[in-house]
Amino acid sequence: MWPAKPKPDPELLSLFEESARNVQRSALLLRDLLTNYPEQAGLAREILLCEQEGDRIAHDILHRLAGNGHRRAALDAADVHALVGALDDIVDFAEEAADQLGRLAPTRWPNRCVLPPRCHPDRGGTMRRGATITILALSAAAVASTSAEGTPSTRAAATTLKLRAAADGANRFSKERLRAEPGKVTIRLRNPSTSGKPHAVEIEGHGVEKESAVAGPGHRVSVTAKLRRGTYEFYCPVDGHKAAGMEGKLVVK
Ligand SMILES: [Cu+2]
Repeated sequence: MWPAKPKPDPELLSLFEESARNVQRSALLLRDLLTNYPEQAGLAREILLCEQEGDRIAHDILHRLAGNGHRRAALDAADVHALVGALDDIVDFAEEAADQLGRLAPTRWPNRCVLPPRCHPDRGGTMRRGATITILALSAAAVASTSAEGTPSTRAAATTLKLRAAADGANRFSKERLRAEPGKVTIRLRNPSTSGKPHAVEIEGHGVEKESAVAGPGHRVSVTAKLRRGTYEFYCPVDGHKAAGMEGKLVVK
């Protein structure tokens, strides 16, 4: 007789629901921002809060997943990581679009944003349906991974960590400490448009030395390295930035 299939962790599923609501909220805010630009330019701030909330939820999901390592998982860890990354990307890109909009305005942006008629909310709510379809597609992906057999993943763990350079132009990262599992580790750095200077990110330690390309204001770059257990250093390799405090520790365990 086959052993009973383990049930998905209800806490984990409710965190995914929270994440989906956050994705939907950021998509609707972006729609409103674009429809009512520049009158409602302040919505960009709310989208930024969604992005931070998304980070918090992603962290909680991965923490929950790691904490349940001793139990036979109903969800494949690699699938959970992929889904968390995909949900996170949607909110990230919404935030980046809002940030870029602020960067282009007011000199290069028309007084009023003109959306194609089929996208305009007054014409049948295509955008709302689009956001709903996105959520449905993501939920379907979650259900698909739920129904997968609970066999341990043979795929190596891959962790994506997010960093942001200071928006006020200071030589500072948003985090001074990062944690990851051994395996492929990617650090994604976003340089806000308001930083006014280039930044990059480098990982160093235990024979590893890898750096990203340089990101100008309003751009993002990433660096990936295969890391084993240990403590590494991450810093901005742009001249003088590390010395000014743009550095931190990356603990792999
Ligand atoms: Cu820098």
